[in-house]
Amino acid sequence: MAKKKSKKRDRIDQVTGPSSTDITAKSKHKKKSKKRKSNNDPSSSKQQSSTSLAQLLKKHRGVAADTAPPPIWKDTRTNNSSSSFLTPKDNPQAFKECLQTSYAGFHYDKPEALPSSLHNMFDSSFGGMDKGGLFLYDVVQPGKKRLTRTSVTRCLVGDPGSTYKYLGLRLFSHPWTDVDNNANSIQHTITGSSLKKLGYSDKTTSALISMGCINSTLTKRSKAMLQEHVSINPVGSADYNLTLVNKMEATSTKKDLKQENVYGMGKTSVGWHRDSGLRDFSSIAVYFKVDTPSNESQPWGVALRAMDGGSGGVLNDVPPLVVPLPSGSLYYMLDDFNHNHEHAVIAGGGGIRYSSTHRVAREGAGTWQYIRDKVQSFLSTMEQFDMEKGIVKDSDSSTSDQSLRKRSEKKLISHVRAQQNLLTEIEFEWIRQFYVQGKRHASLHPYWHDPIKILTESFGELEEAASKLLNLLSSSQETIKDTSQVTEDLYDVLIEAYTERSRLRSMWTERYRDPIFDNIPKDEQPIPCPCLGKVEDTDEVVSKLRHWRSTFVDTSSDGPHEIKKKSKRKKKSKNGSLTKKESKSRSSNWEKLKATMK
Ligand SMILES: O=C(O)CCC(=O)C(=O)O
Ligand SMILES: [Fe+2]
Repeated sequence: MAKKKSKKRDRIDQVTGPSSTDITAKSKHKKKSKKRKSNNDPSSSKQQSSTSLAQLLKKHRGVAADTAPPPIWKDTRTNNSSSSFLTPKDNPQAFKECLQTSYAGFHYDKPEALPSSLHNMFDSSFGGMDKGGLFLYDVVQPGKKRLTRTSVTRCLVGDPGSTYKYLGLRLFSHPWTDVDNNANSIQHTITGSSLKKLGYSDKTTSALISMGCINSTLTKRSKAMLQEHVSINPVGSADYNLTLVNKMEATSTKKDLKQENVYGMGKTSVGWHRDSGLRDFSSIAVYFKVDTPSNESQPWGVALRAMDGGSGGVLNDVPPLVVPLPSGSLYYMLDDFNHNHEHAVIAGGGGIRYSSTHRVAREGAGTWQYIRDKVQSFLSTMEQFDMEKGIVKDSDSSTSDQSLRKRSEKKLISHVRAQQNLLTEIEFEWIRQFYVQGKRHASLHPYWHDPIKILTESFGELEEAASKLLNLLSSSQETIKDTSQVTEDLYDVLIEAYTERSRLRSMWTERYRDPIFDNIPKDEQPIPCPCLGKVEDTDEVVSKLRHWRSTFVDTSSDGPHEIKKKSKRKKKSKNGSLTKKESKSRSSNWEKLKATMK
């Protein structure tokens, strides 16, 4: 595994130099001119377009998981200070060198470098969100077991329909542009009127729309930073599609902050982490301000430490840093910085700190538009199937043409598999994720009322279709055989899907019961999902399905080779309640056991 990684890394280094982050504008110019000189290269006469160069670099860099770790800054100081981390106050020269060597990709704009209009917009946006009560604690599940409540309150703002999942919790965004009747973004005329129509107050609306405008400015600034410090043709995106806005309290007001005890940096508002769920090589821009900054001795700080990429651990040879930045600063984590480093927020002695963390979330499966279109496209295929009869409508279930029959059976199986996967995705990735965040969260997210309602209705439709099929499977096996296209594989698809839902439901039952919810306000406690009250008990369904499967296998069709096959089937029928996968793994376990006994 490690070998593979370093091999790939070598390959990447040949193209991009010793560190993938170090493709500076200068070195790229060199590469380009070298290429142009080569007469043997058929493309040498053509100037490569910037997009194709970016694509080429992207291809060679692969994914962020394969990038090289940051270069090690060697601490050559003789009188090493006792502290295990560096700050500019303790040792300005060492701090600067280390920052530039092992923390390339971290840059910042001091408040005076930013236009006052930007400060003002942030100010009123943070204020408006706070007034609107948008900041909530998140109850997350870091180790997939016990839940914890974040020490900061947050809200997500972004492209309409975007979500951001971290530590097992899906955050639903407030839109930062107007939306049309399909809940899509309207980019050209942004007045906020559609948000007010949804139910957002005037003040909250203007806070959200302001954040959308701010975001465009931050994208522009980040792109300039990328060009200056990373590459004239950056591979990664800075087209931020959402921001997670944090509100945090100082050590003087928030007593339960966790101590940073690896390096003794003090109390943290946000512990060591990398931002997850982001597009490879995408940048992050963070603006923050401290309200009523006091003269407390301890200022707020951003802590950084170097990591060996994806699953690699901390690079212990590189000293971590605490970067004290004044209120109103904007810092950037460019390109693969987030992948090769962790960051944390060291709480200051006083004030309330707001930060807006602009990111490029992987869009994939996490937007309303994605799940809406997926559901719609599935629902439109439903009329091709008769679930009461278990057949593909335009096919002849009594045909003797084996290949035609097989084709219909396969079509039915893949339809049922898609139906079951969709039921699971809607229930666990959307509906439960919304309702677990409570009543207050629901009332604060008017954009999501329609989407959640539509998903709930679609869930009901899919459940109804599934239960028609279950009804058929519970009827006499002769009826199934004679009139349907039901096969052993279809039972297996259903057994696997209901088993998985059963496992996930027990996890969610536990999650709802976690004692953490006992001590939080009633309107932040999970609310039962309205659509799940009447759904069937999945455990019961699985045991029925196994029983029906077994009978189905026992009474297999009376084909011409029936008699010959019968004795074989008799043996098989003992395991008729197991899916093919389970039988296979059982027999391979048995073979393994026999082999070890030998
Ligand atoms: O507030 C900050 O400076 C950073 C917050 C952060 O790391 C996060 O929200 O992921
Ligand atoms: Fe972060």
